[in-house]
Amino acid sequence: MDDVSESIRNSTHATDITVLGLGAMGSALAASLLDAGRSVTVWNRTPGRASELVGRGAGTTDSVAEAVLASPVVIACLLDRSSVEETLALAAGELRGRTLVNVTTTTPNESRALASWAADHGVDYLDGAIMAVPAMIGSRAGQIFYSGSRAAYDALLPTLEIWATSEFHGEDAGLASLVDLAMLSGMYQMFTGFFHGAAMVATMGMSASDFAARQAPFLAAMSEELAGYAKVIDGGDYTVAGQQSLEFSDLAHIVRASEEEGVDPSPIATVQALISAQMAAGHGSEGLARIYEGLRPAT
Ligand code: FVH
Repeated sequence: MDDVSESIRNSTHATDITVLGLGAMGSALAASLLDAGRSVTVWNRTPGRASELVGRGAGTTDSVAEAVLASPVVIACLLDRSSVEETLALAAGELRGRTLVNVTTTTPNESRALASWAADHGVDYLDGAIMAVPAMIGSRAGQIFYSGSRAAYDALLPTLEIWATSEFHGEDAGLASLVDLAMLSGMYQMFTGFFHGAAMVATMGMSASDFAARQAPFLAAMSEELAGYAKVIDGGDYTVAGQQSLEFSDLAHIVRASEEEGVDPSPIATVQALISAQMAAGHGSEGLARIYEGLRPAT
């Protein structure tokens, strides 16, 4: 370690929080911390992205190691797991004894691997999964899920709440990511359902915008059904009266209609395949939510 780093390590921390990564999200996180009166050091691999934040009072450094040494709490908001690993490897020694909050999107196992690396290097690790776009940071509209070190979460909560609504999911560092990616899975499948429907009505000349004007209120109304389906899944009884049955939900006609119009039926065909599998297994008279049983891991 050079003299500069040694003196920073031995001095009172220069700032409250260091943010590694100044992409769209890292910049928004750092800016909202500054807005809330926290002192911030920022670092980015490509120089030049810190100037606006520096103009607003942030400190910056040339090296990751110096950025880490500047604060007791380090936020990593990078592209993916390997960018986090590469960056942290440049400051592994300096991170010892500090708290690392990694809000980079990773899979649950990637988060667990980073937590394990942190434990090996004496770093208190909190994993974060951001359910917000940069413009939502600093408001209560966004949500950020956390898992990993409970002590770090409790100590940092007043700071974490600057960014968004916070929710802790447990000491297994992979859990925040698991909830995040499950939420995104639902969202992307809903969007793809819309894109498929838009392709169907495009064959009759309806614009995607006109279709969206009809689809959005319909999906909003249908989303009211989620709580009922959830109750059935949690109860584990797919024979409870009042459910829409799998037989009633046969979607072969939608697949056929899509094919007849020359539209790729794969999104709806996937749903139909899940329904058919349950019907083939003898569950046709049971509720639609039984699809869940075909998706979850066997116990
Ligand atoms: N932006 C969003 O709406 C979403 C919302 C949900 C959560 N995501 C995740 O947040 C992570 C960061 O996202 P971002 O929007 O800031 O991403 P970019 O603007 O693309 O910036 C990427 C930063 O990562 C740096 N970087 C990339 N590779 C490396 C590397 N090998 N070593 C060091 N740094 C690296 C990059 O630096 P540079 O290209 O400027 O040098 C940017 O700072 C992400 O996980 C989202 O999934 C955001």
